[in-house]
Amino acid sequence: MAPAPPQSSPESRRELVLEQAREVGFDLVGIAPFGPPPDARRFAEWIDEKRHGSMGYLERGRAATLDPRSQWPEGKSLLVVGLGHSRPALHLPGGGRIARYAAGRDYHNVISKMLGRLRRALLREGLASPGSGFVDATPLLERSHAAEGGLGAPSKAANLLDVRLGPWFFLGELILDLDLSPTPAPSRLPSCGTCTACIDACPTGAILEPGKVDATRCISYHTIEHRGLVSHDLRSQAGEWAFGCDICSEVCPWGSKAPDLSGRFGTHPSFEEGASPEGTLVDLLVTGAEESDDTGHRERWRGSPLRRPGREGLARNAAIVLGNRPTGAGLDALVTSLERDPSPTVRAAAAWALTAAHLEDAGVRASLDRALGREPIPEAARDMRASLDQNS
Ligand code: B12
Repeated sequence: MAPAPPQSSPESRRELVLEQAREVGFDLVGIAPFGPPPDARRFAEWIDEKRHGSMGYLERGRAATLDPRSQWPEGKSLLVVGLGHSRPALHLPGGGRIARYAAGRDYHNVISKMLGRLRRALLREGLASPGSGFVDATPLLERSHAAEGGLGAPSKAANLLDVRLGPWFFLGELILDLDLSPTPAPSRLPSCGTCTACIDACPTGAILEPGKVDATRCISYHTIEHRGLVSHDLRSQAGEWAFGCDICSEVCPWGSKAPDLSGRFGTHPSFEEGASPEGTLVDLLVTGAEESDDTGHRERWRGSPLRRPGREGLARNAAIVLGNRPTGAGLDALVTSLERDPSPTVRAAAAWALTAAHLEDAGVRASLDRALGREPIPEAARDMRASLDQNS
């Protein structure tokens, strides 16, 4: 490790480290102790209750999450950082919504690069020899450590809140191999008080109690992380959301005055104004359906969070949203997907959308009966039958 600046006290050293983090561009910076997160017990209970659904990596990372020192014994303190991403809502032309965080460049890439720059700066300045950098899908309970490092306070929707950015910021961390005193608690922290706007607004009732979100009921989970069929009751509740969901953040009064930071992450070409017919629900439903693998999807959404659900997940989501918009739009595309999409999940989602929005059309009814008669995958056939039973 490079030599520390002479005669620096632990506090001044901490301030020098934090200054470097601000210089790299992070909005919120702090130091937390490197050890079990304060909410470790809540995390363990949440996993034991299977609130994580099919996100197996969270269960596999249980031991490291409960005490990160078991995985990174060299760690002495944790540098926690926040990067704002507030921006106007993204409405797709012709309907459908994408969570704001996914409108532009993928924050995982942006924050990883910033952490890399910070690491090099700390080394250059002889302040620390930082270990691993983290963002998101990692065995660290990020919000808990960040709250301990003074970055914000948890809301009833479990989102960490900042007085200026509200819930509209991402988190990242850098393990440090030196003992730094934790950041003192900020003089002003947001608080929910008696407000229950997020709990009241969540259409699926995913916020079970203040601070506790059941991922298996969360629209964000179903549209981003979950593979395969979405349970029937949640399909209509997903409303306009084709990727992620911002409802609990949008209704939070703490975020209502956050600045427009869209320039930071840019806007994906498919969502630029005038890009139509790209970025429409129909486009998300049909593009790539004829391709034998996901290469085209990965290429199109390179550097974007929309890569994650794959072509099949995005097409499934688009079909569900079209079913929630009984305007006639997308009818032909839904019939085509029902008849020809190679994915049973997409065929079943198209069948659901057609039964939800277009069942009075005799041609649609005939297409559904035909599709059901020749559906080779029993699970998809069962799902189509349930859609018809529900809506007939
Ligand atoms: C799995 C995951 C999800 C899952 C599950 C979410 C959940 N609430 O657990 C799904 C896919 C649903 C999801 C959705 C979203 N996610 Co997410 N997700 C994660 C991930 C990878 C792990 C979260 C986890 O371990 N959950 C288990 C629970 C127990 O942990 P927790 O939610 O952090 O728990 C806190 C609260 O529950 C609180 N708490 C628990 N009980 C109580 C009781 C009271 C009274 C109080 C006050 C607090 C409280 O204590 C915990 C620590 O602070 C983290 C990154 C990470 N490694 O931590 C990102 C992360 C939490 N997600 C993030 C984001 C941006 C989102 C979305 C906004 C994306 C979107 N627009 O669609 C939504 C928000 C949904 C929500 N309200 O939580 C950000 C949050 C930033 C912030 N400012 O809070 C993170 C930190 C990623 C990042 N690096 O920026 N996510």
